[in-house]
Amino acid sequence: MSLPKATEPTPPVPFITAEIRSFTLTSPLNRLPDSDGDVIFDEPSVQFADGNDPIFDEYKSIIDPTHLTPREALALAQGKNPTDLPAQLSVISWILHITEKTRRTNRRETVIPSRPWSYTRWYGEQFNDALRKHVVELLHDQGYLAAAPVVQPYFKSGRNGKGRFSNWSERHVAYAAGLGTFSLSDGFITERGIAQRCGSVVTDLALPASPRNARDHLSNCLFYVNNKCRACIPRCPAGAITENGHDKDRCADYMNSDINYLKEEYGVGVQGCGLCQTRVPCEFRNPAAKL
Ligand code: B12
Ligand code: SF4
Ligand code: SF4
Repeated sequence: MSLPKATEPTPPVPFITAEIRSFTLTSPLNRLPDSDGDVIFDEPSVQFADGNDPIFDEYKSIIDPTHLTPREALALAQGKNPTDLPAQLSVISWILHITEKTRRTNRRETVIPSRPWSYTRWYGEQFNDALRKHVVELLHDQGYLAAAPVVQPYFKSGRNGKGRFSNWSERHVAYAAGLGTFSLSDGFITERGIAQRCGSVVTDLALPASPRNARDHLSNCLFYVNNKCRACIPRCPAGAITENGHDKDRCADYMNSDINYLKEEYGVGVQGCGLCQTRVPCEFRNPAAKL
């Protein structure tokens, strides 16, 4: 499939979006083990952010000064100076929606994640990495610069005074691309819900920035919109969610110690948890959409 160059009149949006969708639906890596070939993720949502959007500079104070702008992320990957890159940069952001079949299995759980949910965490992220590499290769083949920051050697996660963070937050990128907002549980609620994984690629291919319609960074969560929902609080077996938000350390401790034995039982490298993302009003839709 050939992409038009950025200077040509037809915007290449449908090509890149179609390619991400088709790779997701056809890749053998997007298949749940121990199933009849069930997909791990449904058709993805794909949107774009302007690589020069000032929100990426704001993330240096919202997240951490080490959080990379798209320009810094692409320059580091190319071994170039940020000022030597082309003026126009874009960020492609996608949401991989977890299937209803898997969500149903996690809804039934109260202490541990279901096996399909853990497979989604482990094998699904392997697929997400394959998708990142596929998009980068596709763009390289067309002569564009491209990098997926989270698979670069410079990607790091760490801690600061506000808690855990990374130097490329996929959800903050998705927010910049207008794909959803954060929430009381900390998860990112899209129009198709919170039960998802996300990814992104920075490129010099010119893409039209998607509109960011959210009123603020929490406006898809009912707790912040009308104070009517707290459903994720009792869903968390670690007591990590309260009206004050999400305690990342409690959450990580629960996953890394209390239920860590599941790695062996399920045969995965990371088992996750995600009970707060199922059997809640934001599981598969934006509950604030009609308010
Ligand atoms: C470190 C990490 C963790 C840590 C800390 C999570 C955290 N909130 O930071 C721990 C171990 C606790 C964790 C747990 C889980 N994780 Co995790 N994790 C990550 C990782 C590697 C980095 C996250 C990061 O950079 N955070 C940055 C900090 C700053 O984010 P934050 O504190 O939430 O941001 C707040 C502020 O920025 C604030 N804010 C204040 N002012 C403003 C202003 C504006 C304009 C904006 C936009 C924001 C903002 O709003 C935010 C919400 O409160 C990402 C992968 C990636 N590279 O992005 C996956 C990721 C976040 N994890 C993911 C998942 C699925 C999970 C789990 C469900 C585990 C599982 N798979 O079963 C749980 C869910 C926990 C929860 N309740 O959300 C998904 C998110 C999916 C989603 N729906 O949100 C990600 C994106 C992985 C992926 N590739 O999809 N994770
Ligand atoms: S369950 Fe309710 S309060 Fe919790 S994140 Fe979802 S909408 Fe917000
Ligand atoms: S906050 Fe963490 S421990 Fe609690 S339900 Fe969500 S993923 Fe599990």
